[in-house]
Amino acid sequence: MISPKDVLRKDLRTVSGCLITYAFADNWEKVEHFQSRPDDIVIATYPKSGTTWISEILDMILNDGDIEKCKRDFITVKVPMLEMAVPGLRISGIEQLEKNPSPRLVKTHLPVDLLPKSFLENNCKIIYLARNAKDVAVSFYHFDLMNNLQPLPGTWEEYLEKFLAGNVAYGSWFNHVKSWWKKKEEHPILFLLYEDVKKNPKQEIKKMVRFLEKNLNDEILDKIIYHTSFEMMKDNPLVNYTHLPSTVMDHSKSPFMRKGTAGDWKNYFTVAQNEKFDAIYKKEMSEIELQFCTEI
Ligand code: PPS
Repeated sequence: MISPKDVLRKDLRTVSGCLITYAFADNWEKVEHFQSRPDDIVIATYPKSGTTWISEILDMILNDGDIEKCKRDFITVKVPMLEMAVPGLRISGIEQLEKNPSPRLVKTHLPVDLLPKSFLENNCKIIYLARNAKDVAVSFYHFDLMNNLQPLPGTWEEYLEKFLAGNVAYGSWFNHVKSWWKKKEEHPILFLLYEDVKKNPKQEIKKMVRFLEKNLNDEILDKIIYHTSFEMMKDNPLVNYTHLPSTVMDHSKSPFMRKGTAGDWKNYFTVAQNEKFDAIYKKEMSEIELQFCTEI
């Protein structure tokens, strides 16, 4: 029997050509053959792009802004992560999904080519949230410091090199964002940007409401914005990940709800790192028309 200790701080593993967290790899066959329901709503993101934020927003939308209903359980139960499986620790994302009533919210960080076919066959609604790569890199570095299921990140300098080379969980940010962006030409995908939600939450939440074919009045929208602000979520034990054992997430190293801003990368990137990043970014991203805002 594998214990949780056996999967801590292990190197990433490759499944179907993609690097993923060591602990999740044994579950891969189940993920690949996962059977969706037609009314499943997929929340797809590259890690650290604001997944938890829009997960809570979407749960509130589905529950017409009813805060009491949204307090029914932890975010990991309300919005299970499809590929999450930690041996001996607790139930997997798939087992939790099987228990959840429809319509289910399904979180995943999988690149588009690895999304279980069933979601596309059932024409499930997908919401993809992207965040500017520089803030993602900084957030991911801190996450790898505090999440013992991830390999240790090394120094910031070492980590940034790994990030740029795509040698981190879920691979290259560039490929992830580009391939999901292209996928929306053939599948119903609402493509959102973290920085837009930050700048104009009402406008972006309205897009989510329309996409989910809901109809919520202004008062409810304001309630959702208030309840899902960074300050509120940071102090909410149902969504701030403090419910996980400290063997898994050690918030003393860095809190999960860290800063929640656009532009924190400026506190970490040197001028040389920024120049190198920009050059790689330009080469990688010139083929698509997608503009990110890197500070607000
Ligand atoms: S994960 O582990 O990949 O699911 O993480 P994810 O939830 O995608 O991303 C975590 C980052 O999102 C920030 N966050 C928020 N920003 C603004 N508003 C709200 N409400 C919010 N909730 C979470 C969180 O702080 C992480 O970003 P950083 O930059 O590290 O603070």
